[in-house]
Amino acid sequence: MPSFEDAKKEFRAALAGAQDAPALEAVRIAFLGRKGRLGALMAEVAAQPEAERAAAGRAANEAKAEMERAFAAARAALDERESAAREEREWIDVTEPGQWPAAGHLHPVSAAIAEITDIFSTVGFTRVRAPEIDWDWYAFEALNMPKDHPARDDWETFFVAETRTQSAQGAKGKVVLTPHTTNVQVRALEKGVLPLRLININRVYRRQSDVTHTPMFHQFEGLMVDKNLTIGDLKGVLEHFVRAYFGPARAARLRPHHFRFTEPSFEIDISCDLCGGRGGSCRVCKSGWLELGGAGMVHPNVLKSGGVDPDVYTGFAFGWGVERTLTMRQGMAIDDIRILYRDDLRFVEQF
Ligand code: FA5
Repeated sequence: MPSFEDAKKEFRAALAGAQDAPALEAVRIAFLGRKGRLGALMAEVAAQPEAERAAAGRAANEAKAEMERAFAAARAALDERESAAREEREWIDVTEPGQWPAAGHLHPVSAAIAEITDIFSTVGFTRVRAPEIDWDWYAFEALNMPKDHPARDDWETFFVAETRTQSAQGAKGKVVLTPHTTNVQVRALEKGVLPLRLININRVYRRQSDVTHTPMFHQFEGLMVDKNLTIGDLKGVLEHFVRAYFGPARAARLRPHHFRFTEPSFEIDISCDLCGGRGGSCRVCKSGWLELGGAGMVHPNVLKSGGVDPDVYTGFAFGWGVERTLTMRQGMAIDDIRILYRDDLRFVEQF
């Protein structure tokens, strides 16, 4: 009688030792395969004496059925273990927030322009844009600075190599990269709609570069023209801006000055945030004050250039540097204005 009991015992032991699918398959082939152990025992059944053959056949079938069940159970247990291990390995938390694509933000100068626009809009100033490249007439001549007037020397102007010296409307001189946003004044007045209250924010250009100057910078130019406007109105608007932008801790002052296109004229200073107004060895201000811009009552000759009767209307105007205004904000501690345009992400990403 073939020893099915031994074969079953060995088979169970081999199954218990098979830890992965290839090992299990090797056990199957060795015992249940075509040339396996069970097959060899089956062959022995046929060789049994007639009287024992039927019993041996039954024992063989039972052994085969039992071994197949044991194998199926071992395979199921292995599948279970492997899928549990895979789940553990490949588990993801679908409730975790995803990865956001890197999002940029406005450059600090653009953000300052938006904020300045907002602050003036609360007192009725509408943003407009005068040309950034303009005729000499709007940048100088109509602003009471005739050709060859020495006041022009204050603006280190870039002229454009433009062969036409005539504008469509007549003789308006050479073409310049505007050195200030004051070109908006006569352009706005000649539209002939009064009263007006506007702010022109634009790029301007000068041949200058040091810790407080860049060759390209931005200015915002406010202009209000109406009947009976006074210096008090100008001061009120400027104080509104200084308080809204710099907060109550900073001091501002109006200092008498001279511009050809305003009379009287002022410069507006703000106490330096870098040195706390002490001045002395401060790299940026030296005096404790930093010049933010100019202002004044619109000169009668400018009103006339724009076709407005100075006996009926008065106006005030102011022109400030956006970068200077931004860098002088509390806590900025910028000791070289040129960093704004150096494209250094380590700087820009701090905002
Ligand atoms: C003017 O440009 C006058 N148009 C301002 C004005 C307008 C006066 C209306 C009266 C009425 P000024 O040259 O001072 O003025 O320049 C104004 C401001 O621009 C300066 O106070 C400063 O804040 C800024 N600024 C001038 N040059 C530079 C520069 N190279 N880089 C950065 N900011 C500058």
